[in-house]
Amino acid sequence: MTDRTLGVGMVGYAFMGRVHSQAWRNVTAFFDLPVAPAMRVVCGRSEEAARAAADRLGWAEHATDWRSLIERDDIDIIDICTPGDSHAEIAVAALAAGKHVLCEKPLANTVAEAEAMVEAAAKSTGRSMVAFNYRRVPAVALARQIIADGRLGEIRHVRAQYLQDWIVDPDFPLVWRLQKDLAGSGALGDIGAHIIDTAQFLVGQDIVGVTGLTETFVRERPLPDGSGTGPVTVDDAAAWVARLSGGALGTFEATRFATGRKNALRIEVNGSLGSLAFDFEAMNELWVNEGQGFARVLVTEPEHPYVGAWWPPGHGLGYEHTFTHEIKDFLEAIAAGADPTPSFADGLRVQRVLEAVEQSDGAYREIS
Ligand code: SOE
Repeated sequence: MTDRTLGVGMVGYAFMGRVHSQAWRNVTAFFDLPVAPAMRVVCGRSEEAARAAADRLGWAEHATDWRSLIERDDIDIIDICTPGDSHAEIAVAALAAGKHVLCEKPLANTVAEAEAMVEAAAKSTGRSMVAFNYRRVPAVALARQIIADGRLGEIRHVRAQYLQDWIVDPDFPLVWRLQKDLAGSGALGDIGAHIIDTAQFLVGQDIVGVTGLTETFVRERPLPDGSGTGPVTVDDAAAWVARLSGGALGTFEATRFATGRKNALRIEVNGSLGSLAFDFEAMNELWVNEGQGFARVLVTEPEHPYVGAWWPPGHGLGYEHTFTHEIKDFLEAIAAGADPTPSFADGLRVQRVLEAVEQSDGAYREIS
């Protein structure tokens, strides 16, 4: 255990707020860390909902103005779990006050906002990290090691999909993720950001050029308050091809209309000596082919990344564990005076790819 405590203030208490809270609550129960988080305040616009979130999720206090968290001397870390339209304002203010910042993905809604966040991070004494949690799936971290060790040889293809289906029903309401001014983009920035970061992380190469398409299948949806309908102003799906800095070719697809697929982040990497394949819907497994056919690796051995902190072989981990791993790495980096990864600069890179895909629609060539 440690005698060093870092006070945490979290902004937002919906899906990401709930899973981050789970990670803040249990990280020191499973990992020996040089610092321990103190869950001081959860902040949200609704006083009643923020109070309920504090009680249910384990926060000592609740607040309705995120600026009050930044003014407190007993808060060292600001954890941003809000829709993308507020990431930049909160992060820039927190970093200017010397706070450490963990910001949910995508880093921002625009490249300009992401650039301002990177500039603020460079000037701040606070450390910063963007929460691309899929890097912290043990099977993904193991896959990266296999590739970095050269066991797949020269990487030729990265094939990444992120398939969901939660808005296939046209009567699903016009929530904030379907509104450009709040979310920045649709499937592209929400789940496409994940496969961009995860693919680059896996192969150690950056995407250096893209051409792609986006589509919105359902353009009008019922308003959440039942008062009528409103326009969907973001993409429902995106598909693009890419060149990577080490010469690999990338194919990417992010959609919320893959009927029957719930949270299928799938990546296959093909190299000159072999391949590997991962599907988050079977997140404890990694399929590896080193020339003798694909073999299933059950990634639950104590020597596998992060796994030793949890259960015996074969018991498996879940979605929430990746956030505990993320926060463990974040706290360890802060304690070591090091920059956590992925950095805001990594997040800006993803933002540039997102923007390039959106702008590349014009490069589409009709086939007569
Ligand atoms: C989209 O619905 C979503 O919640 C993403 O925003 C998360 O980043 C992803 O982990 C699960 O799906």
